[in-house]
Amino acid sequence: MSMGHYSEQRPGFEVTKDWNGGDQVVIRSPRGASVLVSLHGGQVVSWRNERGEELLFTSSKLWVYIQAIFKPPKAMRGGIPICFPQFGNCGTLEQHGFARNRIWTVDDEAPPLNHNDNNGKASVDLLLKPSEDDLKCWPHCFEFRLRVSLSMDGDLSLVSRVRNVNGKPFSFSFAYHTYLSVSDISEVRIEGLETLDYLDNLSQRERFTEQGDAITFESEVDRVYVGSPSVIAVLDHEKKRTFIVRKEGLPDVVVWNPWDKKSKTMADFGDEEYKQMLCVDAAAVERAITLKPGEEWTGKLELSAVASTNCSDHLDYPCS
Ligand code: TA6
Repeated sequence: MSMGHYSEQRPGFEVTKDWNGGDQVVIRSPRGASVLVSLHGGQVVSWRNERGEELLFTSSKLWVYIQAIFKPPKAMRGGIPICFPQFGNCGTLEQHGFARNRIWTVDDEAPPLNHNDNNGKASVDLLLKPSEDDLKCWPHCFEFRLRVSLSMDGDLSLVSRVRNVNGKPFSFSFAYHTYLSVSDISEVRIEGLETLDYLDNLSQRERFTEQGDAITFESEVDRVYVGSPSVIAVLDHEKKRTFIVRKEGLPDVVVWNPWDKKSKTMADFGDEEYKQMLCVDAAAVERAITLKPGEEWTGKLELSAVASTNCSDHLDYPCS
């Protein structure tokens, strides 16, 4: 697999092997935070704070995943799979599209983002282009560049740039399928989605309006909140930790917890693991993104994990 012209010790990241012998990139911040990105799917598989605490959920049933990887390649359950060019299974492609099941390359020649996008961040640029087989099932010439960065404060950011490489116009849906690690789902609430409309995947995507209170969890939830604000907060009461989710170019937020019954149907997910995870996906689902030839779309996600009391007074600041 071509790894471009970069040296393995480029500042800010190093390449190691994962449990499967696949390439993964480790990004470290000077204060000890770290991110692990697998070239399989361009998937962030770990995000640790400077105390080494894991902030993303990954299923303990890794052995099922390893077996699965020798069958039709499947994304590991957890971290942040990239859902592209389709979110969900209401299109012609595999569930959540093929990008998360392809091998990405490190892109040494990524055009630099504007300077303040990188202020002191350690980052790696990954690239995905369609294979011949991909073009058979999705006949559109694209280049997908993903920049994964870790700030001095340990904030994780993902910037996706999808470009229509002068083919015909095409449309796609997208999500950063983010599995947050939480202490106990019954102690978690989301602020910032109150009063929004949502499409309920448990009711054939019927449209409802969210009540005026923060969202809490007592059963399976699988919703696409549409037209959401650029900043939302996920408060983990037991851990006294708040995840701040900042996004640009991604109007929707997918919220998913499988709860007990659905958990038991997923071979690569522990029956009780629904208690320790919550998917909060910055996404573009309700309205597909359309690119004319030569056009480029950018979708930004920035995740921070901050100590919190009960208030979420972090909802004021957009992406840096
Ligand atoms: O809304 C999130 C969702 O589409 C759920 O319906 C559930 O299928 C989840 O994604 C997990 O998808 P995956 O393909 O990762 O098992």
